[in-house]
Amino acid sequence: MNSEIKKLSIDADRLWSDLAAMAEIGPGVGSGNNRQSLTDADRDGRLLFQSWCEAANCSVSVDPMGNMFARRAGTDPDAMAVMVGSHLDTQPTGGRYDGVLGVLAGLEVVRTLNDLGIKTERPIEIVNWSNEEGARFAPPMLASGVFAGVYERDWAYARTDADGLRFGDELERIGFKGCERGDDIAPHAYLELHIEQGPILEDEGIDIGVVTHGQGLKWLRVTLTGREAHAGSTPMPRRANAGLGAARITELVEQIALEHAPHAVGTVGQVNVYPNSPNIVPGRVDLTIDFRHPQTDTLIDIETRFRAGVATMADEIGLGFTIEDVGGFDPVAFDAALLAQVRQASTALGLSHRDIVSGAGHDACWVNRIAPTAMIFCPCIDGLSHNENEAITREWAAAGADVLLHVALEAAGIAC
Ligand code: HGY
Ligand code: MN
Ligand code: MN
Repeated sequence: MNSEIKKLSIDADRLWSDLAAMAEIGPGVGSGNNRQSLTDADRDGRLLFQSWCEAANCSVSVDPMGNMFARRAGTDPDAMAVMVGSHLDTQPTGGRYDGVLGVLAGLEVVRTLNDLGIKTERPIEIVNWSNEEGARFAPPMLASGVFAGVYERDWAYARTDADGLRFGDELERIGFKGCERGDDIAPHAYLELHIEQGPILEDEGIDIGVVTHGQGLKWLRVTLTGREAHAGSTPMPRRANAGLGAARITELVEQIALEHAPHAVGTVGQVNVYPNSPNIVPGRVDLTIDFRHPQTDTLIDIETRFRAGVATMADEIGLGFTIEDVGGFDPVAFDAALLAQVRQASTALGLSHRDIVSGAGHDACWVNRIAPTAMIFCPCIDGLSHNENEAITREWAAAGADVLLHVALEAAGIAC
């Protein structure tokens, strides 16, 4: 890469103000966002993103899952694109950088190339993946999963939220149910900049995370059925208390994760108690279970241990139970050649970097199945994410976007 190109960098102020402008849409209760998948707020965020891309001379297309692709033409019309992207949907109490940084940094890469009049051989496509979070419609990374051939589209369309609304209907309602992108949709390469969502980079004072792997994830949904009964007149030995079962399961998840320390994590994130009345013994409880680990065999062992533990507990308390496999994926290894370019670009830009495994799941984990894929992390303050106080510095955002710019340029080839 010649010395002129080496000095290329994005416009940090423009990126930072874009992040602030996008955060205005779907504000949370605190300083974060509630721009959940396929809500009106998600629609408004998509429309703002689309207007910015069109102003940057990109042509925007939408596929049948609502994934958005903003294409900057290359000099070779037949070349497969280099994709740079992430997601604009947020958790219900999410931060303003999770996913959003990767999408808007992709836009900043395109704007910078426009400003400098640099043409690339391959097209560059900025991507906003629908429904990465999976908070409203499970599982997470649903639409990138359909794109990568992991899920059938009709199965994805049938996913429902807590109010029974279908993904396919909500996609149509917000006007983002698009059309096929043609046969060969796999990109030449896919790059995703994302906040680390953990404490390692900040603790070690490192600028860039070179994400070598994404850990494996397993989502289960457990339904416990007992018997509703009067809280006052039902003797303890005569109860089939689904609420007690939920407490035991929460303890079991914690215990299993700790048994597989230091890498395993286990979370009961959602507990819905029925009928949820102060003086009725709960007759039913639905719980979501989220297990993660970098090794597939350990993840299988964790799930086996959990299923056995639920059966034993249910027998002891006298509960019925079902365990639904909601989704997940095996640990992924990202593309070695692209990762080498991430390290090289970081070094050339004078940025410290270290290899790191992603604790969170990302759309890149699915796209990695159909194209060479790499992720770039920037630090986040206190490693906090999926929390309205999620925060990064302008410098971290700019450094990550500069690395994204250089790796994308290398992959797309400079035409002139
Ligand atoms: O759950 C995840 O890891 C991602 O943030 N959706
Ligand atoms: Mn994310
Ligand atoms: Mn997230």
